[in-house]
Amino acid sequence: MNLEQTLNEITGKLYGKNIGACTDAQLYTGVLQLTKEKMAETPAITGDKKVYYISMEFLIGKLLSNNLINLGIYEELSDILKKNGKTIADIEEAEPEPSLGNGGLGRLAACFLDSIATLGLPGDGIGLNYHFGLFKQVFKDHLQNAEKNDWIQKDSWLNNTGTKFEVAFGDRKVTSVLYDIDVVGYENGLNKLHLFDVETVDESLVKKGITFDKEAIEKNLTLFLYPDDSDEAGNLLRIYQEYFMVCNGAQLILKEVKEKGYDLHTLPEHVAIQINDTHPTMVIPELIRILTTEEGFTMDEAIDVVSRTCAYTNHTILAEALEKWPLAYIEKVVPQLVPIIKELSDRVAKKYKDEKVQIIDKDKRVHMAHIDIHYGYSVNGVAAIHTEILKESELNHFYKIYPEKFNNKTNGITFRRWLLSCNHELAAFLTQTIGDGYKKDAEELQKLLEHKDDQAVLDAIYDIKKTKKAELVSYIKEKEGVELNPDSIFDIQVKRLHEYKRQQMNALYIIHKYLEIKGGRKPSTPLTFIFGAKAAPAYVIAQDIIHLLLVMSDIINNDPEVSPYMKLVMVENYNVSYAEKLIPACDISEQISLASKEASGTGNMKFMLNGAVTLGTSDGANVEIHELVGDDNIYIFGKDSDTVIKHYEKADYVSKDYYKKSPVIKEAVDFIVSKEVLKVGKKENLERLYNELLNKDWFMTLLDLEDYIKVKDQAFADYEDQQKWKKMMLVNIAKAGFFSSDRTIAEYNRDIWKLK
Ligand code: 26Q
Repeated sequence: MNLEQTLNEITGKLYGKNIGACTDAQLYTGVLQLTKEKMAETPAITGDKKVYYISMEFLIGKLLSNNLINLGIYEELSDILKKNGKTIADIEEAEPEPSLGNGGLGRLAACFLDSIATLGLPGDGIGLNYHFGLFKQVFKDHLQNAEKNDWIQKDSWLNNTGTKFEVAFGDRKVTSVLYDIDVVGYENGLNKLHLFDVETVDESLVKKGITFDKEAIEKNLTLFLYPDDSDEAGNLLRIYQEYFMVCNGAQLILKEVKEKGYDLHTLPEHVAIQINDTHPTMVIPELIRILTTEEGFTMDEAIDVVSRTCAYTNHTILAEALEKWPLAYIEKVVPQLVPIIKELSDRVAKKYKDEKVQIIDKDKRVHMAHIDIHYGYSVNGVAAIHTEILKESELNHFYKIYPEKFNNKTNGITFRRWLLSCNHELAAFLTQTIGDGYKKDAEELQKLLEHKDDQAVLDAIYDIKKTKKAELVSYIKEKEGVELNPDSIFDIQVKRLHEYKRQQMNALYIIHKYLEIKGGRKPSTPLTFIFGAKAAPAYVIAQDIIHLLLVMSDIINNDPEVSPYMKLVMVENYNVSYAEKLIPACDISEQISLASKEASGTGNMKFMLNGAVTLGTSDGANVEIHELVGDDNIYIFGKDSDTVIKHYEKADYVSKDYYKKSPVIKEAVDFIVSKEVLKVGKKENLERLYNELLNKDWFMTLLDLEDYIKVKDQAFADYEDQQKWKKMMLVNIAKAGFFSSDRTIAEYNRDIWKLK
């Protein structure tokens, strides 16, 4: 039977209809079933050593297109649907997006699963099945509201495996259920994403918005993913979630090893566990606990085996984001781990006197990262500059003890999703121009450089950008009700809202531009500023920044004097699916974090790959993008990380000094609390933000604002020179190959996992 007959049979059985007669939603369900059947026929990837990527977040996004591409049936199915008057794009709209991650860290985990399978390496993900995931963002009265994201439908990618484990907490026992999602490699075999859930979880616990009864752990444990919230992190439920994940994960890993007939004493020869930030750190004491209490290991043996199995990735240097749990919390949630953690801490204390490297500190708080570093065999940062900062400052005390453990693994992105799937036009054009070798070996994108002076190629790249901009314009019209000008410059900042990422600096630029236009200075090409960002509900200043952006968009877009020259839109509920529409349409990619604060960033790579030019600071992977494309193909501004770190050390940054010195800065900052803005927005929010910028400004917005304005204006001016711009686009695409997550994963395997 061919694919079309199979699909007709499926829709016939499900709905008594053939393909053409189905609604988009019905057809989605039919194609889902078809795809799952194809995946079931795909052989599992096997080998005598396997990696487990354990993470609280897997931001996988919609899976249909990606799975079809990786199975090699996207084109065929696309033709079949077209023949029946349908399109994949339409039926894809019916697929709900699982929101099992906050942002970069979760999305990285998803890209890694794709690359692990694509490279044919045996490797599974271990995480949690959050019923409502990260909250859904809804704007009302220029403010963010949080609602539940009800993403799990009757038919989905989740497969109930029937596997169950017992998990004991200090005050109760729960039974888990394991759901698997198949991960198919690009023209390769099958791995799994294992998502644990609680048997007794009760969705009806959720009342208004995202509020629910916090007491009934057995009913609420997997309802929500915690928002990335550095201030509010000290919550017991988060520890319940973390232990639930690692207890299940440890049982699953040991079960699989035993089933393969391996002696647990040889664990490091058959298993590598990659710990995604400190969130799964308890897997270390948990494995030691199981091996010593149930498998007859001595403490020395268990510590030795586990330490040679576990490796840790650090994703942040923000001190407030490093997990430090009060020992009393752990005592309440998982008392059985306390003796193990104390033992691990005592061994460190005996050997090293330095207070900075202790596991349990004077205040009886457990430093999770310290467990990972002492009792893991590898510590890696996620971009070159980030790893250097870890070695030279943040984790310097550990680097001195264990220099051999430290290594860098610059992040990457899967080109299947971030090029082949989200930008068919560009992918097809690249194939036509340089062949399709780049799909398997991303470095082949450099072949494009040979066409640097080929007018037809330059024009084609520019035209594809225009097509993607036009598509975005109609999507935004439909979703946000805002009319954008497809011939304007698209300047986009999409990422979680955080002061260190400095959306507020971009907002100040926009105010500055608005005032310029009001004063009669009009840009030669109209400007479109697009934001997308969720803010942790408890992060007050982040809410205020969203408020400012929404108020400013109201003012700008409704001002007939200004709106022909500039528009501002903040899209609602920015997520992976929205990113897939925004990124291909971008001209200027905003990567403006305070230098030293963004560990890597991965959006920067996605934009570059799709022909956007970066406007950024010397931070995270921007530094490596800069090295690859050279000074002429990127806009770098702002103080470097050494300067910033010195300001923190000396505590000598005073934002008011910058405000007083510069009339341009003063004018923009003052506008936040001007009559005009207060007429539309809320006094409390706007004044709080104004005061924060003037009196605190912990992430040094005003330090870089003037340089930002200057360099951004230069970028807009350069856009006028179409020829120059087209060449910059080409060089960015051609040099993006380094940022394929296939390269990243090959390095993890070469240096850390060592799978065959
Ligand atoms: C911790 C404790 C309690 C509740 C929540 C959390 C929490 C959750 C999520 C802390 C941090 C996160 C997410 C961090 C994150 O996304 N980091 C990003 O990781 C990317 C992949 O390496 C990098 O590219 C980004 O630079 C980094 O910010």
